[in-house]
Amino acid sequence: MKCLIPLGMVLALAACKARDPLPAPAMAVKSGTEGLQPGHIFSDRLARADYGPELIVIPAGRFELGAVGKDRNAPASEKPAHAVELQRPFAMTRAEITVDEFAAFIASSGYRSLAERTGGSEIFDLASGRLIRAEGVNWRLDHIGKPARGDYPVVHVAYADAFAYAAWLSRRTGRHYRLPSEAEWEYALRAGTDTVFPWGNKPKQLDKGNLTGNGDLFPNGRNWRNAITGYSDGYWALAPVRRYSSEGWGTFDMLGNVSEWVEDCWHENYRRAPASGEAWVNEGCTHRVIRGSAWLSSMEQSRSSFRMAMPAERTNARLGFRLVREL
Ligand SMILES: [Ca+2]
Ligand SMILES: [Ca+2]
Repeated sequence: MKCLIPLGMVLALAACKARDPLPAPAMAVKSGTEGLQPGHIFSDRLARADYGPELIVIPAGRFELGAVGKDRNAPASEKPAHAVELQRPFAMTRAEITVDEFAAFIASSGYRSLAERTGGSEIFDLASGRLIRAEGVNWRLDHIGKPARGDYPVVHVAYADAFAYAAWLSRRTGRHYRLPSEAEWEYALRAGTDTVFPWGNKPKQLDKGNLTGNGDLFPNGRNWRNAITGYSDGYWALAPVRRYSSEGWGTFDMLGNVSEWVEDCWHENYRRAPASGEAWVNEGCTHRVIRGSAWLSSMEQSRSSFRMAMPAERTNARLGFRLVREL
């Protein structure tokens, strides 16, 4: 049986309503983190009144990583399912990192993202319904190359850009921020579930999230032909973060909105994968793993165990990230 076994922790999740106001830190950690319990919401202070992204504490525990037995069509890359134990609680940013949060990093550090250095990224082309390369596109722009809203998840960011943002946050706060491991990401998404999707085993049990419904029209009046039939979430493309109900352990938009970089190098399957929950990394690997569906994903990509290989230098309008902060 695949199930979460909390290690002596009692979840006391804060009431997480949809449309929460954007980062209003519940508390600032002044020294040490020993008192933080699972479900605790907090932010680290950057300078004066500035705070880093809002975080939530995820409990330690054990779970089964990979495709569940009921998921008969799961690809070989999600197998074999195997037990992973996360021995310590950790904090995770509740939302995908936003354009405003990334802009604070750029303003403070002078960092130039990969898309800025290489001259472009991939945006969604309304005429063809595909992602196409466009010059001059970078993190400041959205899915169609227009100036991005500050509360959109940042996109057009490569693995190295996410890594640099985490390193900057670590320097500014004195805490250790990094990309989640693949195990941490799936563990947080599952939040104790052992079903095909976080909401159950059937696609139709889906409630709400920024997925790909044929009920949401493009600006040119077209819609997604191969998407979720009869589904509408109000956004045909990117949505501001935290627009829908939170997930089981208080995160937002792990599924949907943008797919997310994790730390692990791509491996074709889980044979020889670590059982510790640490990232599985081979020095010099060219492909990382991305997790979670995006605003233009099939329902199959919203399965909890879904994973995909991505060249570490790839940027596009459907890929962003969130971070873990160690406790
Ligand atoms: Ca949508
Ligand atoms: Ca997401």
